[in-house]
Amino acid sequence: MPAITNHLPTEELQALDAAHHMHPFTANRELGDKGVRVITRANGVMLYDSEGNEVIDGMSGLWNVNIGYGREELAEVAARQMRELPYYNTFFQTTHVPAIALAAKLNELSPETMNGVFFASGGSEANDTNIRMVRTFWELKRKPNKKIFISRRNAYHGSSVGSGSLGGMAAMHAQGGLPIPGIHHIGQPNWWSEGGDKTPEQFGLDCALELEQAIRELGEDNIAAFIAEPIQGAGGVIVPPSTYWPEIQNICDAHDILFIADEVITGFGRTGNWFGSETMDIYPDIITFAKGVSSGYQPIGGSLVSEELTVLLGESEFQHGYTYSGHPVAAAVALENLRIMEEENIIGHVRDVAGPYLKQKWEALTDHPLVGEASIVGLMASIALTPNKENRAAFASDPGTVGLICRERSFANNLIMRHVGDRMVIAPPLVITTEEIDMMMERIWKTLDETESFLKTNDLLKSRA
Ligand code: PXG
Repeated sequence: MPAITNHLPTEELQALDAAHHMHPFTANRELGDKGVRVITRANGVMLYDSEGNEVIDGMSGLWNVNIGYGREELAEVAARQMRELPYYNTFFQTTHVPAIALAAKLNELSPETMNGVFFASGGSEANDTNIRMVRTFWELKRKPNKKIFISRRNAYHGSSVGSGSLGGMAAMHAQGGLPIPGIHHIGQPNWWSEGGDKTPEQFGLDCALELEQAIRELGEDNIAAFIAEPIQGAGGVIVPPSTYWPEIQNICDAHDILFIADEVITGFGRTGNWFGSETMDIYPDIITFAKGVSSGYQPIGGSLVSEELTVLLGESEFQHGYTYSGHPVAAAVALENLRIMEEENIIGHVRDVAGPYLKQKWEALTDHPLVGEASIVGLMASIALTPNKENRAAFASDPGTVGLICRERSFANNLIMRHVGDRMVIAPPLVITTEEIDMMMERIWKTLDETESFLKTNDLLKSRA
C-alpha cells in the first residue's frame, strides 16, 4: 500500500512543497516556479517519480545508499528495534545493545590504529564533535594553544557553523559570517583546474608542501589538526596526483598535529576498501564517518578515534554529546547494513567487478569532444567538461553554467548525475551490475552529445580569455 501522499496528483504535491518546504542548498522560489521532482519509491539502483519515470540513481541518493534501495532486511531490523527499544540515551551510565555492537563492529572494520567511536547523527555533527574533541585532547595534553585546524579550499565537511567553517566552500563562507576563527585553509590538489604548466606530480607535491608552509607560518604549537577528505567528494571527485598523499603523510608524521580523514563519502566501500584511507595509504588519528555506514536507511555518523585519544579523553568527562548519539534504531540498521555488505562481499564487487568495469568505460569518455579529464577511484568518478582539452580551458560562461545544462540533460534522460561547477560527478550504489553500468553509460554519452549540440546552438562552446 503506497503512502497516502502518493495519491495526490503531482501538481498538488509540487504546490504544497513550493508553499512550505524550504529545501537545502536550493533557490526555493525558482524551484517552486519550475516544479520539483517528486520521488515516490526506489529499488536497487532505480528511483521512481510521481509521474512513473524510472531513473538511474547515479549518485546513490546523496553518496550514501551504498547497498542500494529496497533491502527488506533493513526495514525488518528497524521495525524490530523500534518495538523492542525505540530509544534510550547513552549519557547517564547506561547503554544498549545496538550501540555496543556497532561500536565493536566499527572497531573491527576500521584501520588497526582506530579504537573508540563517538556517535552522531551525520557528518556535520561528527565534524563538530571533532573540533571540540581535538581541542579538548590538546588541553588534556597540557598544550592548550593547539587550537587551529588546517583544512583545504573547496573541501566539504558539513553545513553547521563548525563543520561549514572547516569546509572550504567559498559560497558557503560568503553567507552568515563563516568561517569561525581558528580555521586556516590551504589549496586543494586539483591539477585540472589549478595545475597550470606543472606536471600533475609536481603540482601534487607543491600542494602538499602548502601544509608544511602553513605549519611553519602558524606555528606547530598552535595547530590542533589537519582535516581532509581522502578524495574530495562534493568538491567534484578530485583525485589527487600520486605524489600528494605520501607527502602529506610525511608532513603529518613529522609534526605534532593530528590528522583527521573525513570519510563521510569515501568510507564503507566507495573506493573498493572499507575506508578510503586504506586505498590512499594514509594513517589518520580520527576518521569521520556517516552516510554509507547505514546506507542512508537511518541517519547516523560519528568519529572513529585512535587509542591515544580514546584513552586520554576517557580520563575525565568530555562535556559533549547529542540526544541521538548512538540511536538504537539507527545503530541496529547500520549493523545490519554492514552485515549485508560483508556477507555479500559488496566491497569485493566494487574492487574486482563494478569498479574495474566502470573505470574502463569511464576513461573512454575522454574520447568525447567535451570531456577533458576523467577521474575514477572505486565507484566515485568525475569528468571535467571543457571547450578545449588541449589547454584545459574553462568555459567563457560563468562557472557551473555548462555543468547545470549537462545535469538538466541528464535528468531528462532519466539519470541522476550531479554537477560541481563544470565537472560532472557520479557515485552509483555499490551493488550496481555491469548491465546497469552499460545502461548508465549509454545515458551519459547521450547527455554529453545533447549538451554539446546545445552549447553549439547557443554559442556557449567558447573558452574563457
Ligand atoms: N563530510 C563530507 C566529506 C561530506 O561529503 C559531510 C561531511 C556532512 O555530512 P552530513 O551528514 O551532515 O550532511 C559530507 C556531506 C553534495 C553533497 O551535493 C554532499 C554532502 C552533503 C550534501 C550534499 O555533493 N556531503
